[in-house]
Amino acid sequence: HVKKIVKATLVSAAFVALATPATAQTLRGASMFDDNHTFTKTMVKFGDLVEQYYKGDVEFDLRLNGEFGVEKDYVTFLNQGVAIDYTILAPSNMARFAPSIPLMDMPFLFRDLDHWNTVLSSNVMAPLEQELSDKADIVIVGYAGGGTRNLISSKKISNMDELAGHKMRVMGAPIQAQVFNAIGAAPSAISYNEVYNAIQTGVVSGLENEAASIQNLKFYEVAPHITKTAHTITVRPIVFSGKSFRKLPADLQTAIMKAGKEAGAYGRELESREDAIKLKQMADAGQIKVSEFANREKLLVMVKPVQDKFAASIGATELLEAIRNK
Ligand code: MAV
Repeated sequence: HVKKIVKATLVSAAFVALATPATAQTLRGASMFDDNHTFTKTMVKFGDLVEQYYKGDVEFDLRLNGEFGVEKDYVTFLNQGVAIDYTILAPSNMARFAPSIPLMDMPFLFRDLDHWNTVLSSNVMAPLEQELSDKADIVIVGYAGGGTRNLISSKKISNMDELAGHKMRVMGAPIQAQVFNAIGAAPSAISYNEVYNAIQTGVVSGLENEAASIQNLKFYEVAPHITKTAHTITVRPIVFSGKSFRKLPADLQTAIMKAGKEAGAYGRELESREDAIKLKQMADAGQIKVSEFANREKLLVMVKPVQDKFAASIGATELLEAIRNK
């Protein structure tokens, strides 16, 4: 008798599944931040634009506040085609899958915002996009970013002497550690969600980051000193899992590519414009103390051979020259 009931339940469940009209395609994204951060705003914009450009049904399920972990988790998910379909990633957090990609966010790559803008609106990064697609199965659909990264530390750093031996967290790409080594600091790769605690417990004395993220994650609570090394202007691709992307209808793929470009441009404008405003908000609120760095030009000289060596090691000497000459 019990068996019969189970069978009947299964049959009716199958019947319900068949009778239910096809539900909308759901695409899941992840952000490490709350809804005030530019990355989150950029991904919301991306979803809105896709909905606008695509005639069919599509829904976006964007998970915030690191619910799905941090970028080093996201990159694995995208590569495997599990858990999420899209996000925004620092190129240096994709190094494990595509060793050349961290060239995009190598410190001291861009002279200034104009240079950064010119490079990102050209297609000079195309070979790196190709490598990411081939090796990691991750598709770049647009470029966000535009924050300027500075040092943020528990004690004041304003010159080469104070920088010497400074223990700091860097992203997990070898080129990041090499650059900060070259300027005399003592870098170590620590997962982003462990950095706050690592500073609090004295494992490191700081990190390097941009205003939007410092403000959103309150790193200033443990590291209130900002040193304006302005070493990186961020390049933050909006990325899609190749495995998810290939399953989508062609017209949805087209809508995603168009929306990705536009959402990226929106994010770049927003983050680059808000960068100085956010630094000032934190300074005015007494959360940070800002110092200039006495020898910034010297840093450039120390870093150039490291950049050249990295580019040579990945066969990208010409590409690096092309970026520098833009
Ligand atoms: C900032 O939050 C962002 O640039 C993000 O993309 C990076 O992953 C993060 O810093 C980091 O330093 O890991």
